[in-house]
Amino acid sequence: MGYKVAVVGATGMVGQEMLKVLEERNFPVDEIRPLASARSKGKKVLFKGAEVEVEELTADAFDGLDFALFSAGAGVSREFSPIAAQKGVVVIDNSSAFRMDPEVPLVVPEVNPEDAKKHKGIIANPNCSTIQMVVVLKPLADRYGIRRVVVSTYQSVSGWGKEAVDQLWNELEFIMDKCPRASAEQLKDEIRSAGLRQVLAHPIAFNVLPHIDVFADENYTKEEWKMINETKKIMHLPDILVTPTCVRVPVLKAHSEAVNVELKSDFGSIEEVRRLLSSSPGITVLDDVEKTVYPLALDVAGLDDVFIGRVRRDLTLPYGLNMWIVADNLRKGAALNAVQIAELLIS
Ligand code: 3JN
Repeated sequence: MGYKVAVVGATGMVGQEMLKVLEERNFPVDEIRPLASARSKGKKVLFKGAEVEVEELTADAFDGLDFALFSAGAGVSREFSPIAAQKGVVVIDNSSAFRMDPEVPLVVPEVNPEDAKKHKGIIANPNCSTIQMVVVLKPLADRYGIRRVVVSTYQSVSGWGKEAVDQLWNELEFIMDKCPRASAEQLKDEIRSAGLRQVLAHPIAFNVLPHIDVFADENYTKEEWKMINETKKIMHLPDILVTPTCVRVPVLKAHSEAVNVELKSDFGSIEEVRRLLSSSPGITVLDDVEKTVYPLALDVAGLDDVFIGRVRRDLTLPYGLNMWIVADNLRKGAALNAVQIAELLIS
């Protein structure tokens, strides 16, 4: 006995990962229904070794389903999630469309699994940068209390989808072909005058962009506002202070974060904090600086856990911690978290 499951946005990077995670984790699937825009209709996706034809996303496409995992952008979610929910399908939505809706639970299974059961047809999957941070903040908040978090992210291009991954590769291929080993000053002019397709605001090869999503209130980006607001909602801590700077780096997969946490009470030792974190669900501690061991995007890509290292006391605060948090943004940051939510509902 299994479930009928749709993946909306099945040809996108997160949609593909959702199919893979459902398969790998042996989620009880009776029928898989890959849905996408008319443009992708008839394309094939792979599920459990078989080719499955992509169907066009229409209202009727949700008939008879149990679950629909959405990752096709907030606009598609706003239009089709309520239709699916109306038909009795449980929607797990990876976009920002409903995350801050008080009627919609926003769930990270390691943090607030109890919220999932309160759904009225739609459950929201948080932003990738928020997910990997709250998995680590949760045990610290429970044990010591948290007053304030200062976070800088180092986000991979896959967070923005295939087109941003293509932008990075196109720039790198252009450089290797036309101006290998060029100086930074040369690159600046060469890349900008090459006329390559650019979906990010600036060239990303050999560059670092303090700009993710669009700019909003107080000159913070939407990505930064998502981290602030979603953290409060998931952790049920409306007063937790979060101040982020979100940055795009020329990395393919996995987001890294430098996180400074001001606790409300002291911890005994850094060893105690490492023990607490390594015994918490979904976390692997990789922290042995003598051996140059700390989590790296290249090592974490393709893995499920949230990895932390560089755990150390903030010497400028009475009770402060610094740490480095890395997770695969397409897995724990998106597809895996969504499938884990579905698993909570059937358990
Ligand atoms: O760029 C990243 O690393 C994460 C981007 C996430 C994103 C991109 C476009 C639209 C989102 C998101 O998940 O919050 C959205 C959105 O749904 O608003």
